[in-house]
Amino acid sequence: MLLDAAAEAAVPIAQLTSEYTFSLEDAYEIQRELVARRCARGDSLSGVKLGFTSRAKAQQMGVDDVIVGRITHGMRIVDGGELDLARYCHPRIEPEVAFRLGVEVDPQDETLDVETVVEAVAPALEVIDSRYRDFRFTLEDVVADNTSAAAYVTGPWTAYGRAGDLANRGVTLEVDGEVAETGSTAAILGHPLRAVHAAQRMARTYGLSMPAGTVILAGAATAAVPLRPGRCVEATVTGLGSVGLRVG
Ligand code: OOG
Repeated sequence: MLLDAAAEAAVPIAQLTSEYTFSLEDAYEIQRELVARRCARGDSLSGVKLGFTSRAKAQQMGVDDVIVGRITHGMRIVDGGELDLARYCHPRIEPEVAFRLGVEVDPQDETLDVETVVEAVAPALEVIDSRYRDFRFTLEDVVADNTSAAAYVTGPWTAYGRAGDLANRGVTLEVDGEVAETGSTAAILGHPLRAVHAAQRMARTYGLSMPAGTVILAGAATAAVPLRPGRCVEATVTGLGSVGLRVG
């Protein structure tokens, strides 16, 4: 599979849509197969990530719905850990909010009160790395490419009941101690908790499961920043603390 080989070799490829015509449903099926290959090599699912939850990013891409991808334990970097740049094509980083489910969520349950299933919340960093040349793709391309998911870091978890209202928290992305991007959690679908609803809706439509412990990356709160060797990146969400990584 082209996308799997591109990710493994860290060498970007031409957009799949430049050669093939396929639907959004097909794209999700390609994504499922792509991640199944990773898991067959010993990795395992840890959660889901949302993309295009910020209005600015969705508009820039000309899309009007969110996209969902799968994250795995192998993509996780410990807080303060190192990202090996050689393993990626042209990675970028964005500050996010992560939620963790305390119980299994039934994707079919349309009356779910998400506040009862979210156990904890944390500041997070997501590394996105398109497996397409020049980071350019159509909606179908990026969904097939597991929504550019590449790596992630979660910071300290706060029990959801103690986190307070997350509607409008300041978000800062610092590179080597200098502020690179600032934003608000409000950029994430108007309220980051909506990402949990969106994840469940996408899970229903595209057949993902959401067991207890699932990590949900809610989507970027600011623009993504390219990663360069030797840099230290830190994201801070007001009231939730900070999370960081070093680029090796
Ligand atoms: C697609 C993934 C975008 C977000 O938070 O919007 C994303 C991409 O831009 O490569 O993860």
